[in-house]
Amino acid sequence: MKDIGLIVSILFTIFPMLFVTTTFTYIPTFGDGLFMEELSASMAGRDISLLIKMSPPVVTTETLKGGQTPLIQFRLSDTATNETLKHVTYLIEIEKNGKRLLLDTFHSHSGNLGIKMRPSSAEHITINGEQDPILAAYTGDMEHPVSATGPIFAEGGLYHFIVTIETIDFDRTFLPTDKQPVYEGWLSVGYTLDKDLQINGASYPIQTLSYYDILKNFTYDSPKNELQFAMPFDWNLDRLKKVNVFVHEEISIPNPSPLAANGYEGTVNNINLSPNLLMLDRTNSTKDVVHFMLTKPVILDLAQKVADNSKNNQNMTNEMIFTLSPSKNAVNPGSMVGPNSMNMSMNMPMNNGSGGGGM
Ligand SMILES: [Cu+2]
Repeated sequence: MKDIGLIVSILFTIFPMLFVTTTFTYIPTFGDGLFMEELSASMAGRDISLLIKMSPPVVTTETLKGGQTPLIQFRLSDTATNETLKHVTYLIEIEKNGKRLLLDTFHSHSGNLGIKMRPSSAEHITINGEQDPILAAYTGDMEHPVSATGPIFAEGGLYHFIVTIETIDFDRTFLPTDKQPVYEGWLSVGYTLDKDLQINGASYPIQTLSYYDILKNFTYDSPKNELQFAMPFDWNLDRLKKVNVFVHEEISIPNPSPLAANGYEGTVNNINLSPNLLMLDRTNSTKDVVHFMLTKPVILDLAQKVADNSKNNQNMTNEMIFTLSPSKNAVNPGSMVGPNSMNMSMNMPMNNGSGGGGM
């Protein structure tokens, strides 16, 4: 995948806004995340951060099918000094769509815990790692990670991590249960979907990658020369205000093809998107990769309009419905970048609205 570098640069441009901060230990932090989250909690006046980070950053249903085994890093640090805290015992719960996939205790003497995800068709998850008999915890670090084999990271979507810290600084000194910091974070595995479109008797392969949920109803509207696709999405404004939401859809359009153009325009639920919300990657001369990059303020704005538009109808839609079409006038960020140039500077709206990061 040639465009991994671009995605990485985009994600690194964006990730500061994904940092979530809670000032009180026992209020969980919510988010619809990406490949890393830095979460913060306070314990007895000490601010402590938890980093949850996935390597490599681009994990998709396709790369996983190819045998990829993502490594998840957990690192606890003193927020003020960035010093890694040692002898940390992590109680880690991972769930997807409300279903628990894993609940186990892990320990890292160095403080840096690594868990290698080995997705398989096995019915249950098997953890492999050295057991600490007293802590009843699997011990590991980044060099010698614990491994989790089974139905984990086996499909695309959002994985929810709930991490409780049981020991800090000393192996055998458990924090009182009501003083144990609890962190919640999210990592996402992208869904790939490939379609062959028939346009004027010729076949054009379209590759898509969705970092939020699975895409469906993928069609080509010939009179409009427009791609249409949809994704399950809960538009409830109250919910969206509470989460750290980010929707990233990636569509590869063969160039040349009737859809290829110097610029692109798109809509979400019939609402026009500003051209700067569609990033264009031209680093591959045989295809244009269009990225829908919808940050929280954009999604809140769309959700308000969707709510207003659906007032006349009984039912609020539970889908995000996209269109994408070539445009004569639209100037998208990145569109001036020619083949083989990997440097893009992007100005993303960093204001994350209420309760989010970018602070
Ligand atoms: Cu230890």
